[in-house]
Amino acid sequence: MKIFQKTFTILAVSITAGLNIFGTRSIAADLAVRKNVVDLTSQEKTAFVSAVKTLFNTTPEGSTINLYEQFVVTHVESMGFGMSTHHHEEDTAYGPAAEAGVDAAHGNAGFLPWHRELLSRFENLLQSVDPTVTIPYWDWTDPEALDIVLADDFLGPRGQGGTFTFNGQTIDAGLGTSAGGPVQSGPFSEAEGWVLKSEINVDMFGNSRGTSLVRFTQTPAFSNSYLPKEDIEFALSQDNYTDFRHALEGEPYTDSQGNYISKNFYNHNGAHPLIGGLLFNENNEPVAALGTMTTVTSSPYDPVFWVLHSNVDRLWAEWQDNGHTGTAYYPAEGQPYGHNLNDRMWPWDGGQSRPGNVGSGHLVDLLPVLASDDIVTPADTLDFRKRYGYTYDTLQTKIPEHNSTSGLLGLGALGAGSLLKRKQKQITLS
Ligand SMILES: [Cu+2]
Repeated sequence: MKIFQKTFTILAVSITAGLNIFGTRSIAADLAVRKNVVDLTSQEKTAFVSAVKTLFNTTPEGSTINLYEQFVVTHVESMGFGMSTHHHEEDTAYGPAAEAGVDAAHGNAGFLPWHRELLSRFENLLQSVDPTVTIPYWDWTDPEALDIVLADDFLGPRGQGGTFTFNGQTIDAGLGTSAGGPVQSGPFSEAEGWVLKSEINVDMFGNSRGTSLVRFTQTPAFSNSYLPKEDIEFALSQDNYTDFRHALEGEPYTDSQGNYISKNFYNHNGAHPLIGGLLFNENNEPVAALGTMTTVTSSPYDPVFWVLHSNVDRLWAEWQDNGHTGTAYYPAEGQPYGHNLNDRMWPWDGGQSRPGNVGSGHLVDLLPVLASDDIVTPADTLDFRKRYGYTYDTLQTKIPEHNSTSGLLGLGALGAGSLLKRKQKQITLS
């Protein structure tokens, strides 16, 4: 009975919301749609690549790095709260995020909101070059998709030579020349102007990874170019945000029921090595990040980063739409600073915190200067349609065309039906 009453209240609310929607405009029509890479037309691929390269070739006034690299540096420095590798007095980290001492963007609840915000800002810039562009997503469980991502007419091929650069030195990975190496052709080769700055292209200990985009096919632990669907289904079947985030990010964890999930490189953490490559020892422990995508810090230097993270964000959006909408499905407290629902997320924190410098260059000074009222909390990012105006082709966005009362009631009844199902499901689970 209680369930019914609660459902009824929510039903009434959704009808009111429906009225507002129909009274003004159809939301669906105004949303930008992020598409699956396998469905892109050749014009859409060209438009994406050319907008990305335009950002790379544009250096804003007063900056020594291009617009694209501002995103790379922001990503590198998000990891600068746990460590600082260049100890000038002025490099000392400060603020509540520094006191928390954890990565601002990974390994905690904020992983999903932080990347959602970063992607949307990147997409906005792409759209300032070409308003038709959105960030497509790479479904890494689709065996066909990676070939499309790495084709010459899109993000270009893997590398060659079997070598990678570490701390300015060229190192043989011992995997043979066809396993990977610096990317030699396509739009993101050095020859085509995709030259990385060695002081920005650094790992989390500040070691330089050179000036080339580096991609590797596979290592002994990753024998395919795709990951199992079951791992995604497992993540999507979680009801608790923390369990879901752990599973989607792809790290071992103890879930909210006390079960230890021992898998390590799966979902997001498994997709990065499908392009970047990880070198494992005989005990199956990773000993070296071979390529750009596995050098987590500066991984946005590989444009594959964006299509991978678009897929991460899509899966979160699907999970949200599937009965986990709103602030009830994000931790309000108990997380390190920057990761709770209403904490400010660095760098969109009004200058409240500053990370330690990562690398031998002076990366903290290269960070873009943000307005003091440019503040974003995880709570702000939850309603992606309303805040950012995008959706995914896999999400339901259709709203009945007519605005009759019966139509509204129909929509409300539909919502109530799925709500009831969710309640029943929760009861069975708990
Ligand atoms: Cu990241």
